[in-house]
Amino acid sequence: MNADTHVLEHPPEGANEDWTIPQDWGAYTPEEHETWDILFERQVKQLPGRASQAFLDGVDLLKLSKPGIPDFEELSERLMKETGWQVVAVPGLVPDDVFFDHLANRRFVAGNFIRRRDQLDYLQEPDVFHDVFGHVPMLANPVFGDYMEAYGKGGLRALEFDSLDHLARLYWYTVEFGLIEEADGMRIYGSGIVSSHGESVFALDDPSPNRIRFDLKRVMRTNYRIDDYQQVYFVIQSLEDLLEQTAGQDFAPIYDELEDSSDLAVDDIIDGDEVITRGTQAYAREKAPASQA
Ligand code: HBI
Ligand code: FE
Repeated sequence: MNADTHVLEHPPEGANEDWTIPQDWGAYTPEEHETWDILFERQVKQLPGRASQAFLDGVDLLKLSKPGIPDFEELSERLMKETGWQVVAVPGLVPDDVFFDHLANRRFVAGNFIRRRDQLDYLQEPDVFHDVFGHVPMLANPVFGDYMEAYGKGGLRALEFDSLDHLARLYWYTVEFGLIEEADGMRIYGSGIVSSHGESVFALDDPSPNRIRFDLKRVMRTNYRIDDYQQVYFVIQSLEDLLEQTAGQDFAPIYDELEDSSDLAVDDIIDGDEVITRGTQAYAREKAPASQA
């Protein structure tokens, strides 16, 4: 979902019109299944007390602890019973209109390949671990499931308004890198965080990033970086509140208004921000860690 990652214009050879392909579960090697198990173990140990209850519930409901890369058919059957969502395989990034159309119809597209062993902590394109472990548990939550469908429908409309950049930021700062306030404290629910060994600690514990209360227009004005840990996280009060602030709104006047407002840098703080923790911004690193991983 990186805006500047190369996306093909037409489905590759062997793919369907809607870009889906067979997962071909039988073709995974023992080593590939083992890669999943290594990544899964490592995250599952780290996430209690860090990941949102909705995410942890989803991991249980979908029985993701079963060893090996999940079979999408089996996974879809369980998911369908919970929220009517399905998981379909795609070869990699798909064009925006195709992506939105799948979401609008409650189909989540997942890469079917898995990262190599030397890429456990970093890779650019979303693989099956990011897509399935990172995204799918939240789709077992009815409120989040509704949010994702609404996002897909909003995406199809944004293409008409030519306002995709603004909408993509909403996806980035919620679905990919969102934080949520829960009764016991701040938790992560964004897929880019929960599937990243480093960022699942950094996002909550590191003193450098700003953590700011989620506000739709504010988020839509904020640039993002795809090559490093985030320097700002937006915190929702509940999934219900997120759904209400987005699906319950007509975006057309918001897009109009945003045309006249400047974009914000990742480390800006502006009037009206409810700052939850102000970052030290002292953080710097030589090599980009995972944003997708
Ligand atoms: N394709 N496979 C895949 N996965 C994504 O997350 C994705 C995509 N294509 C486009 C896209 N995301 C973006 O347009 C969204 O981030 C807005
Ligand atoms: Fe993702």
